[in-house]
Amino acid sequence: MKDTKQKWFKEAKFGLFIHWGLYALLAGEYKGVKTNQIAEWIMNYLDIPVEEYEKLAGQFDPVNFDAEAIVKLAKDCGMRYIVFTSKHHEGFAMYHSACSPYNVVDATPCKRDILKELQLACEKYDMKLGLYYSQAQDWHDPDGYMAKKDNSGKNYRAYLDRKCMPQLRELLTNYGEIALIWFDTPMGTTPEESMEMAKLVKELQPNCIVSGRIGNGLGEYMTTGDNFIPRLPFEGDWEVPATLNDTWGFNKDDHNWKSAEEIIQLLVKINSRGGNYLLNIGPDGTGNVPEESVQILKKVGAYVRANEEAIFATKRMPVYPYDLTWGDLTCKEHHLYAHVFRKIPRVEILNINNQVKRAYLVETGEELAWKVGKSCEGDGYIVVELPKEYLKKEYFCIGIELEEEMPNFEPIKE
Ligand code: H79
Repeated sequence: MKDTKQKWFKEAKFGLFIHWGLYALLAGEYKGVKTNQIAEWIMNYLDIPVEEYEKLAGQFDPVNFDAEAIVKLAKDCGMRYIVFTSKHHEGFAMYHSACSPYNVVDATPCKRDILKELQLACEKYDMKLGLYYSQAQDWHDPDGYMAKKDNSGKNYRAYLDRKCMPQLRELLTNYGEIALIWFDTPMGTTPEESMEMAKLVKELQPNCIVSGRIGNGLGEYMTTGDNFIPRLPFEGDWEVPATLNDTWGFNKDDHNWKSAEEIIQLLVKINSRGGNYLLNIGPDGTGNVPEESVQILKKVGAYVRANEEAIFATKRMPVYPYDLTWGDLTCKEHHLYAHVFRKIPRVEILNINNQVKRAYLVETGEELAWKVGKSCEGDGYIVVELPKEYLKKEYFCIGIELEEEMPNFEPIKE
């Protein structure tokens, strides 16, 4: 079972992923050819030569990038942490790196240390900042791995010594407190090499969490596959990285946005099973966050903020065969929360044998009528009656206070 030993991560439940790099300038299209794949993979997918791709740096001048506005957006959405791509597979550092001139200060006309801007904004708004770092794939360094291509003849060790390790050291030394390092696609990284990276992180910042994709079974929490939600409650610390449309990096032609309702339902489903939801935005080449993303997040945020007690610091549900048609359940020690997404006159929950103290509407605190009983099969159940006007509401959350603790709970420890 994975354990980050970090209370903030266990309680966070909702975070913002930011994918931003040179690929944002291409926005899913290179020389008239569009990619129908995730847009940050365009260099790989369309076989853009390094000498061509690196010219993008000369055009990087994101006049619309506003770190504070993004951090505020996350905060208003009830998100508790941000993970920013300090270097994606393309190999371009979005911070001022002394070990590679291929970075956002030295190689661009804007000369802005984007990570520093984000760090300061996060500090101002008391937001945890984590960093995505593509440790194995580096399509710019001749010795970095490149998925789907021939990697024979590469000296991975030379790349690790020249770029990966020194850059990790910079990131963990020059940008304040880093909440976590989000590794990705370990490829040919050996167990010893993964260990070496994890050790470096912990040496420099003992509280910095090492994410699941460092490889070789290491890492302090489980990262699911991209956009993948485990079928059942899952023990330990884990997180689902997910997109709002079908790309991480900005793609001007991807309009397949999920609705706010879908996102809220996914958040609650993930929380119900014990995980954190790391939801992505991909700013465009000017630094602007797509308006659709902003609108969705604001609507999601309204629900999350109004129902904070039913989301933050909740725990995975005990593994009962829940198959709810109307929504999902989250819980804490003495509380069960029913997130209702269908228009129903009453909420019935089976398999709850705890003594109920009261039921209420989380948003307003309004008390609701309830009764408990036993089914023919002998399972306890509770029925909460909903006021008629709630048949008109798109979604809302009911709190049920219990005499006894929900089963199988460990207190969250520091
Ligand atoms: O950062 C995001 C992705 O870029 C990264 N992980 C998330 C968080 C990621 N790395 N690898 N993958 C995802 C797997 C990607 C495989 C594919 Fe493809 C890339 C499938 C489609 C595009 C390579 C290019 C295989 C087919 C085309």
